[in-house]
Amino acid sequence: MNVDLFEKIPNNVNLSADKRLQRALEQWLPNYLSWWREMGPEGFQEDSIYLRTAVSVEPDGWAHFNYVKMPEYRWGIFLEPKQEGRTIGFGDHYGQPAWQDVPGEYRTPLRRIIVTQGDTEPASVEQQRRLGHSAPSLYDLRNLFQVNVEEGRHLWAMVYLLHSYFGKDGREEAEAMLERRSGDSDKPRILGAFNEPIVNWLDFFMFTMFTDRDGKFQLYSLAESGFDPLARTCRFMLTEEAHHMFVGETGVDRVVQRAAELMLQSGSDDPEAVRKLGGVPLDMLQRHLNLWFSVSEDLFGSEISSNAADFFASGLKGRYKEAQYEDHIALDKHYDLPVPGEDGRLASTSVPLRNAMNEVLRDQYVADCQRAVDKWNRTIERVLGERGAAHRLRLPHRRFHRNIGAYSMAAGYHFDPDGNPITAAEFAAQRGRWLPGPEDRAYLQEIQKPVLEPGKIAGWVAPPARGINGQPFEFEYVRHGT
Ligand code: BYC
Ligand code: FE
Ligand code: FE
Repeated sequence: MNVDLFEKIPNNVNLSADKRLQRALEQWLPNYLSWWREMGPEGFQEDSIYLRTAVSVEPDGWAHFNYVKMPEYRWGIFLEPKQEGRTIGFGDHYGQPAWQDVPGEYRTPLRRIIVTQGDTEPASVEQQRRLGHSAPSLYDLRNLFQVNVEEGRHLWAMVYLLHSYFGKDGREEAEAMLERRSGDSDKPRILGAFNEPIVNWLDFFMFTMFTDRDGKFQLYSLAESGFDPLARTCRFMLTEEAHHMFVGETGVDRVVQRAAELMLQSGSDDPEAVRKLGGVPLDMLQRHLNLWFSVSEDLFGSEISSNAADFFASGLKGRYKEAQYEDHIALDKHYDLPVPGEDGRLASTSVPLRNAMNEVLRDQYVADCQRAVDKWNRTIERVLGERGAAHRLRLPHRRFHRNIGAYSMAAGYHFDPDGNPITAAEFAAQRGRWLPGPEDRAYLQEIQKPVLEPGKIAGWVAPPARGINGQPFEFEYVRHGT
């Protein structure tokens, strides 16, 4: 697996051997760069950022750290090495050799999966483009940009697949990736959460915690794909994804820690006391958690989905770590799902397992999110002792505030954070208590003034336990104007 780092497009796919493909990608490159300049991080494009760049696909030592101006980042195409003799691990083609080319009968759904995955990557960059102006520290600013450039690389990963395996319509899809815009009413991004505004750093930490974590589970499912180039691409993307989720999980943890410290300092349990000291009160944090967890759950699709059944049957998309299961065919099992009936009451329905694959994946996601919430609660208890027990954070029920699937508000269903059915009027009456509102946004904007001096940090978030790549927190992670 040689990595060609000095090519115009760094890669380990021997791009220079395929002149047509190389030319097509080199034509897409300037369009990508114009998109990056227009929609990428605003106001920091000429700064030198301490970034890691992929230089190999080996598990240890793929990353190289250096000061880079973002538009000069070495976005490249990296696939995990091919495993000789790999076979399809699930579905109707179980045990057959993995496909090195697109199987004709699955071309359309496969392209659709790749386009949906690819679309999320630039969308997240667009959503986050103004956050640099309110960064709490250079450490956080650098992490934001690291996430942004890697999401840009993930777009490259999907565009490579579209260009090399889908001909003319693949190239058209690659162009369209640069034309849709997050939140745009005419040309929105494909999936709901990627059109939600990310206006402050609490949103950002929640997004990288909950929405990038959907990415983790989707990429793991696609890493099982019978279409081998997609599987190999996603496996390498997962190594980058780990850092994104670290940024989110520890980011929320640091905001929680600071809130608890301010509660200790004030001696009061009133959220108002934390506000007086410039922190993020835990009830406000809970509202953001409720929002981003629920919109991210929607990303798993409907609980009962014939798309999911078809993706599994045809070997395009497997389950999270498919090897953990004994039965890879999943034809004669069922999944019991409580579904609201006409009267709004929940009744258990037996769903053929293949049609419940979105829910199977969501189960694993919810468990992973719960693990992080437990960790944040331990932080509260560490700072506040027994007093912390009254201030625990929690995941809302998966039926709460849904826009896709069996519990969708669009279909007229509403649930409280415990998952109990309620009326639309009851939901509307509690909305401000359960979800962030204009007042929360105004307050966060007020406290989130940029802190861009090395070693300094804003008052609403605790410093990280350690710096990046063995550097101290005081390190100059971003050199402004150089
Ligand atoms: N918003 O059976 P259904 C990441 C549509 S994140 C809007 O429910 P299905 C990242 C659906 O398209 C990972 N529309 O869903 C994170 C369908 O439309 P049609 C991204 C939605 O197909 C942070 C209809 O509703 N990767 O990498 O089983 C930063 C009914 O379909 C939504 C992937 O998503 C929604 N939330 O599952 C950067 C993997 N949900 O057919 C990056 C690829 C559903 O009526 N995607 N719809 O027009 C998939 O596997 C599937 O498309 C989904 C949906 C799991 C998303
Ligand atoms: Fe990504
Ligand atoms: Fe990510």
